[in-house]
Amino acid sequence: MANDEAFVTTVGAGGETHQHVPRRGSHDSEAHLTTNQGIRVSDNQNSLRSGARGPALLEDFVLREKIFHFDHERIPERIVHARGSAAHGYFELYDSLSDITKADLFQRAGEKTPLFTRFSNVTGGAGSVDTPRDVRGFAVKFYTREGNWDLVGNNIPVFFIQDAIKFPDLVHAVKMEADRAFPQAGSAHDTFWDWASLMPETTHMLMWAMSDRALPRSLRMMEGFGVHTFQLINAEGKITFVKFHWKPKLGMQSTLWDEALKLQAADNDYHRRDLWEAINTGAFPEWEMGIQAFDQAFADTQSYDVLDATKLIPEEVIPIRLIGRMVLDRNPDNFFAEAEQVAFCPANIVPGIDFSNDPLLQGRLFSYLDTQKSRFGTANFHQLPINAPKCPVMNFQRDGQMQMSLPKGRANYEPNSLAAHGEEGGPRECPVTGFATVTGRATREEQGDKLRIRPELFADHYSQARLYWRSLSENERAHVASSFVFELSKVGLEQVQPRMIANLRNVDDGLAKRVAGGLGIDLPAKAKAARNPITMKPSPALSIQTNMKPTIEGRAIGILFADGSDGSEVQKLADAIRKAGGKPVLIAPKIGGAKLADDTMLKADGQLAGTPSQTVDAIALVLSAEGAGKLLKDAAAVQFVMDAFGHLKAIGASAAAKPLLDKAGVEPDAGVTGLGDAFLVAATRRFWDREAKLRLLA
Ligand code: HDE
Repeated sequence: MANDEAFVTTVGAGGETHQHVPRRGSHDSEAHLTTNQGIRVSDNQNSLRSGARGPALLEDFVLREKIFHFDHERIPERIVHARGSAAHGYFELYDSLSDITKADLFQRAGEKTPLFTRFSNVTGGAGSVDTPRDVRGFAVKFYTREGNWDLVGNNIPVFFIQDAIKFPDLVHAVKMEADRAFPQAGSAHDTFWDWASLMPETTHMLMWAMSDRALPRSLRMMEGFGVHTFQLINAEGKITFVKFHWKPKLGMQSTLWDEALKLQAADNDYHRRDLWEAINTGAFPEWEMGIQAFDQAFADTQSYDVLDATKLIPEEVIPIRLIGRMVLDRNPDNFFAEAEQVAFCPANIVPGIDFSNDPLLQGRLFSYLDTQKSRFGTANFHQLPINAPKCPVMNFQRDGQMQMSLPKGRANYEPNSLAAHGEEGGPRECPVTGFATVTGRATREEQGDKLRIRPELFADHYSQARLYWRSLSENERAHVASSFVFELSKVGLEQVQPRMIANLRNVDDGLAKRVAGGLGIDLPAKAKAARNPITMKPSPALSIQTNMKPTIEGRAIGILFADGSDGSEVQKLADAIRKAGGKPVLIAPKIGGAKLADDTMLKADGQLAGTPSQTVDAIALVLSAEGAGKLLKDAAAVQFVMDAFGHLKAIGASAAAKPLLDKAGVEPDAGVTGLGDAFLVAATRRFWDREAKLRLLA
């Protein structure tokens, strides 16, 4: 392999740098640069010219091949979910699920199945930022012994629409507007709210999208959901309906809106970097997989239809059974070859798992295979290493662009009798182990005349939106109301705001009033509901704040120090944070560090002006009187503290740092502590009740 020291550096006639393999010695190492045809390259700095100042020559195949390949480096980005980050890992089963499914990956307790997981933003392009308000994709490809199973879900358990036929409208409305190509990566604009306000079935999902769920602090700290109802089938053919869940080991955590906005300036790759760094340092992100299993009798007694993807089943009604864990323990070796080329498809399913008749899922089964042809330009994308199953693939499909496999013999059809003639005859179907679609249609109205019609219960657009609203903490409700105000304030079409608020009146009058009040418009009449909503029992499991895990594990804590700081205090704190599974981030006015009280130098991980406090979960100010005094004149330092306070984070401070706290407007509360144990306890959480003192929320 290439090794810098093995190269000789020379300067060419025009002053250009050449790093080349030494002229003398054996020339049989792999350090030699080649073209794609394996021809060794003598000069990678200069194209072939007619005279030193003359035109480039067409015969320069080295130049032409290099530029040709570069010109075609991109493939079309995903229509939705274009921006994503991914990692390899495994799924480990806790207990055999053979009672409810014959799927091979769910048979043997303790067995590990390799997988590849991609998280994504929905609306923005591949080069957009990580932290806008958005739904996050949560797609997992399990390489099982019986073929690939793709569970292609989101971080929200419900969806905007009930029928796949509306998906192109949803995506057109939410992505940048067709004439002006903005806004990038955001739903706060005319066309989205115009469309959404005319589609009451979106209301439940809108409540989630306007909540803190759409502002995850880290991809490692969000839940995942399969969304649709699926079916599990056991060896006897018994059907169990199931919803899939992913529960993060680190608990859920979100950012505040103001923080998310500032993160877009501080670090466009905040989530990508966070995931990559966690895996790189061995802090492997982990989720438990859970299922909600139920039967037709249960489904028949519910006030909603389990085939409707805008509805969830509260955990309090059907508890989640944890069945295994996913650990992500390896970053991709190459982003393009793996994260970009991975092709998920909800239709990739293994024996023992089957679809339901959810009309949204049914449409997805068609869409994903289709879209890959556009992205890869060939039907052979399944042969790419990241997509290839890790079990044998044997069939009679042949040829096509970019065919990589090399089937031998002439058996490209069956039935055939080639084997009887001493030739390779190829594989055959298997009625015992082959995938067999569930034949029984379990319930009423799942068969019958051909109709373009929605089931009756799909008409309840508001009950679960109300359930969600009523399940949130007071502070979370204020965030939801304020998000509606923010998004609708960006809408210039005059009918849209009142129409949206008229819909919200069916969810909760208080919410509608807060949004109207926040916008400064009159409360419109209630929209006529297609089916009158009912009030369901709140589901505390839906709240992030009520369920947050107080922990330092997986969190980053900024320690600000400067000239004259007490080094032992910095070390003590950093050690304690590390011991608790957190990441101490040493921040100083200069990246080279600062001269401590004992005259030693301590290097920083981040420069203060480039490491604002939104990049960490709590801050400690280890400052001397002299250091704090100097920082009073540095806007970055004042903002550092002001933002940490405004983002409801714990602030630990040495006594000498008090003037800086005062200048940043920090008022005493439970989250403002000294530097000792009290800070380590405070740093495990945020201080929601502080917000009412700081921000006028709707
Ligand atoms: Fe997707 N979706 N989707 N979607 N979706 C795509 O497939 C589509 C839906 C989801 O990391 C596309 O390869 C239709 C629900 C994720 O590569 C496309 C409908 C849920 C990802 C597509 C839906 C999702 C996609 C774009 C309505 C959550 C990213 C590129 C019927 C349960 C996967 C691609 C990755 C990607 C179509 C609705 C999740 C165009 C037609 C509901 C996580 O095929």
